[in-house]
Amino acid sequence: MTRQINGDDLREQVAGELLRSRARSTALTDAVDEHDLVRQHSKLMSPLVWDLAHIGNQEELWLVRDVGGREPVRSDIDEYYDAFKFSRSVRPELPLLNPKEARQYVGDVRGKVFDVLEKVPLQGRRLVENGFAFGMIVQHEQQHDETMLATHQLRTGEPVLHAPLPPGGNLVPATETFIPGGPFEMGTSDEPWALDNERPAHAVHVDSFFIDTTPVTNGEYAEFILAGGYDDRRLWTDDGWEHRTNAKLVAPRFWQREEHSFVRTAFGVTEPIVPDEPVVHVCFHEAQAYATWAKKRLPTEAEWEKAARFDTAAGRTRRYPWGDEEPAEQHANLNQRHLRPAPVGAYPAGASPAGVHQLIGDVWEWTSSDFGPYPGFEVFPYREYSEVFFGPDYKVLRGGSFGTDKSAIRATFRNWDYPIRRQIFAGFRCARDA
Ligand code: AVJ
Ligand code: FE
Repeated sequence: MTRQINGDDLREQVAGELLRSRARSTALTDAVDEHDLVRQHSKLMSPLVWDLAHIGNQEELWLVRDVGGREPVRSDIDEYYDAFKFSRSVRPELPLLNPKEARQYVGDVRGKVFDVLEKVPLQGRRLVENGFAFGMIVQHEQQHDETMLATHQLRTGEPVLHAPLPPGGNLVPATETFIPGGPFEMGTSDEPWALDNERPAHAVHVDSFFIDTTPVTNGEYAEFILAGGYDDRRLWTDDGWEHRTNAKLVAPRFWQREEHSFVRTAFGVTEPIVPDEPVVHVCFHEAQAYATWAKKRLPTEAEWEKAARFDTAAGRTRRYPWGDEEPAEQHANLNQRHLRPAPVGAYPAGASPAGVHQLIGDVWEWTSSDFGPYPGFEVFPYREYSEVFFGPDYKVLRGGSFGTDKSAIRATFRNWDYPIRRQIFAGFRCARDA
């Protein structure tokens, strides 16, 4: 999304983004049969048909009823699609719309939304300035599409999703890079579709540090396993060790050990791990233990953002590592264009001024930071997007994965999850004090 666009251009851009997100939701739900749409593939996930109708329900609440001031499309189903009322594990038992009804519902809502988009003034109310409410709903759909992609990864059976291989890797000259200490501008006040937790822009001092130029790879992670990393108590925090023990962690989720090598299953295909691909499906505790083994640590969220955005020579914070232009194919592995992370060095055009590669796309990166408000944070437009999650229970992840859409990622974008979660497309990179 470019900044400050107005009138018809904005409406056209919004319409294009709505169509793009819907094409993805449709592809993810048309890929499986009725049974696979209503089934629960994991206790951690909703049935796919819940995500679909929830996408429509959020769109109805914000764009049809609030922005459009129109009558409800369906006022009888709100509670079943309220993510705070029923947890994921109980959703299959609810009187949910069946696949046919859910498809009809999201289509009916969308029809009204296009009418609202044509008629509603996109000014005079903060909710609609720069098309924000529409942008929020586009991002919401894309976020649930990434969640549905994670459900696909948990589904067992024949492969149903297909995509070309990502570009090949290239040599990245240095393994780590120095980021000089000093202040930089973190967060944003002028990115039109940035969500409340990314705001406002504020100066943050970061001490000098080193950060890895690439995410940790499967090959490196396998060395950690083979060196006994999972059995070395000293590498783990108390919480991490307790979790590793209770959950019997021995390797990333979806890996299987075969003597001294590993295979992994992704979207129904089992194959040997690719050594120079970023590791994915590790939890925060595993990332933290690896970093300690490597005599490093995880970056803080501020360090990650400074490495991603700060142009030391120009003394300025960028929108993306490569500059201000929105993500294109040469910059980053996004948009579910590929069904796996790309090998390290695959995106030289996406490197940051400091020479840090693949910050955007490939794998979400665990940081050491808890999810909290920036100084001057204001809820906008609803508490349940961010505020209710602030606190020590959640760790921040940055950068997006191969399954993240470009509309739902920025160098300021903040994701969060419990430190034990592994079904998300999460990996990490290491940092260390200078
Ligand atoms: C920002 C990815 C943590 O999926 O829980 C979806 C996004 N918020 N519906 C999530 C979200 C409401 C959220 N994450
Ligand atoms: Fe949601």
